Amino acid sequence: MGRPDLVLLHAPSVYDFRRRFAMYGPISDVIPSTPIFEMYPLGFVSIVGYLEARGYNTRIVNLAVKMLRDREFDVERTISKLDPLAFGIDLHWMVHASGSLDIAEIVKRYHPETPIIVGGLSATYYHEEIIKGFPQVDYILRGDSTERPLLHLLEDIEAGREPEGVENLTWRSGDGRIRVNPLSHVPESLDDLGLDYGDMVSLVVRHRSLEENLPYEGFMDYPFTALLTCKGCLYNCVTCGGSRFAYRKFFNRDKPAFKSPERLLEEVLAVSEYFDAPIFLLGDLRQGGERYAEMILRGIGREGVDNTLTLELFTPASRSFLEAIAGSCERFALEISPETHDDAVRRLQGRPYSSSELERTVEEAMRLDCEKFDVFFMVGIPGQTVDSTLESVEYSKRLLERFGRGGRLHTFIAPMAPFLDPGSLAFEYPARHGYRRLYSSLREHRDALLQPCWKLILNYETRWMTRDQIAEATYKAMMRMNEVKMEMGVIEREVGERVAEGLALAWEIMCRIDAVNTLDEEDSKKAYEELRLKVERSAKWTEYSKRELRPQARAGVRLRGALKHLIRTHLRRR
Ligand code: B12
Ligand code: SF4
Repeated sequence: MGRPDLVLLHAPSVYDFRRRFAMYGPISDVIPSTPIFEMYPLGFVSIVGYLEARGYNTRIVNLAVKMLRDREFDVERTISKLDPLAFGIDLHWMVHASGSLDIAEIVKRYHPETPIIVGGLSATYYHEEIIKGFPQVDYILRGDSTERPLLHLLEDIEAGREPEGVENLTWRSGDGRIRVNPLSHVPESLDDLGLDYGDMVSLVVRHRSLEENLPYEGFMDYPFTALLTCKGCLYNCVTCGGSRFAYRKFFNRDKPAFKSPERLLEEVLAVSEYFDAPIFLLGDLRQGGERYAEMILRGIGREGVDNTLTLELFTPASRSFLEAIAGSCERFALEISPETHDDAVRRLQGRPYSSSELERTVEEAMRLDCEKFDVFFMVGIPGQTVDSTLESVEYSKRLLERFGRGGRLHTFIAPMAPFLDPGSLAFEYPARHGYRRLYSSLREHRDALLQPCWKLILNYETRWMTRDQIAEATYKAMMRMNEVKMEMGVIEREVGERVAEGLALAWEIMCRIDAVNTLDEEDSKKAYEELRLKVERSAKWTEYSKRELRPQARAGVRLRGALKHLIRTHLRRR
């Protein structure tokens, strides 16, 4: 097996979530992860592929998944036994502001001499605060693509050199000075940064652990095999920390970089070889231009990929684009996030298209036998009131009435939670976009994550809704959406009733937490203990609603075939 050069650790959002009382509510309702956000960044896969191809032995340990799966799993013991040249920890999403830094502290305690590197979009945004305020972190690799600088950093660490020339690096030199190397590695081509799921399965085989490599808890039941088509974005949704504005200002990327159609096709084929689950192409293909999208779809059609193809639409799509999708594969699914039914509110959010354009897209997609069409609405956007939020649910009902026959259309509503993204237009210019920012620094966000209720973790309120109103609008809207789905037969009544009960209980707990917060420490501790079981119950019931996110046909993981293949290639490499 050999000593790994780099161990990549993924932390839970809050380190001691197994002991601590918290009601995280709906903060991860529309993604595969649990509220602990156990999914690691796709970048882990490209880092592993890049370094392994250059002779560096890497290992991923998804601590969050291991902690979720085993309440007794001993994090400190596991960390103490690892002995790499360096540790890497992602601080990509702000939701890990607490967990990632706590894990770094534990690693430092057991391995004071081993360098700790953090990276990701949030680490990039807060690099100066981290290097000044968190001594457990030695290096921050900034930017949206760190594979090459990471290789150079490892070479310097191995050689005992100061990393003067490592691009994108923030660090402390031997004399204690803080150094910020230029953020100059911003590649225009992504073809070197492959996402080969085969690399992951090789790690599983080599380290004889499936669990530590799992991208998230439910992966084996509900595999979400995603491929990045680009880095950056052409759009400027005002609440998004991955917008054109944010990439330009904080990640030094002027325009999006795209994976070439040839490379993407190779990745699609590799995934298809291991899994029969849907393949999610992240990022709207049309961002790369009509020709780019056409080349990818044609290639997929030519190769006869039999997985369902899931595509994201950032804006409504033309008939010809939808026909091109339908013509390229046996089955396709779509996702779009109009966020609201109200065109004026959507414009304030930075998505200037109309609901009638959305409807035309849904209609056309249904006509072309789209297997599943997910439409997402959001609570907490500019110009939105409690009433407007609830009207979006009634609009969903109208959509379901018109296009929902056959159960292929699915509508969802969830809060923008727990955070308004740092680096987004609304975070940077809150007053201009009608926001009040409640936490600004990394440390404030880190502390916020330790609050007992998701409403108190929220880092914003708007001119139109306070945090209380955002929470109220959320529960009312989710309850009504659940009723609509039962009425329309989108979900079974039995499931809907459980979800309704879970939501009602969650709302009740949230109000109870407000009251408990006014008690003294001793009494509040006792009250939280009493609430704990209720929280677990409500989470279990509301969890049922997440099943609707899963692909239409039950997708299994063709593990046997995949493993056979990988064991063969792994043995060949050795
Ligand atoms: C794809 C995507 C997802 C996918 C995740 C796929 C995945 N596993 O990575 C899904 C849909 C599941 C998702 C979920 C979430 N997302 Co998201 N997502 C995106 C999106 C659209 C693209 C991300 C991207 O391009 N990544 C590519 C690059 C940047 O990252 P990467 O290759 O994975 O990693 C490289 C670098 O980041 C860095 N790096 C990362 N980690 C590390 C670690 C080390 C040690 C080093 C050295 C380097 C390093 O090096 C990597 C290799 O080059 C962006 C929007 C955008 N336009 O950017 C939002 C975005 C990243 N997501 C965001 C958010 C908020 C979330 C959620 C928290 C939302 C929620 N509440 O549910 C969850 C968190 C999920 C979890 N961890 O469990 C915000 C993040 C803002 C912030 N600073 O926190 C963004 C910016 C915008 C948005 N609001 O959607 N997301
Ligand atoms: S939310 Fe808007 S700005 Fe952000 S990645 Fe999606 S389309 Fe781009």
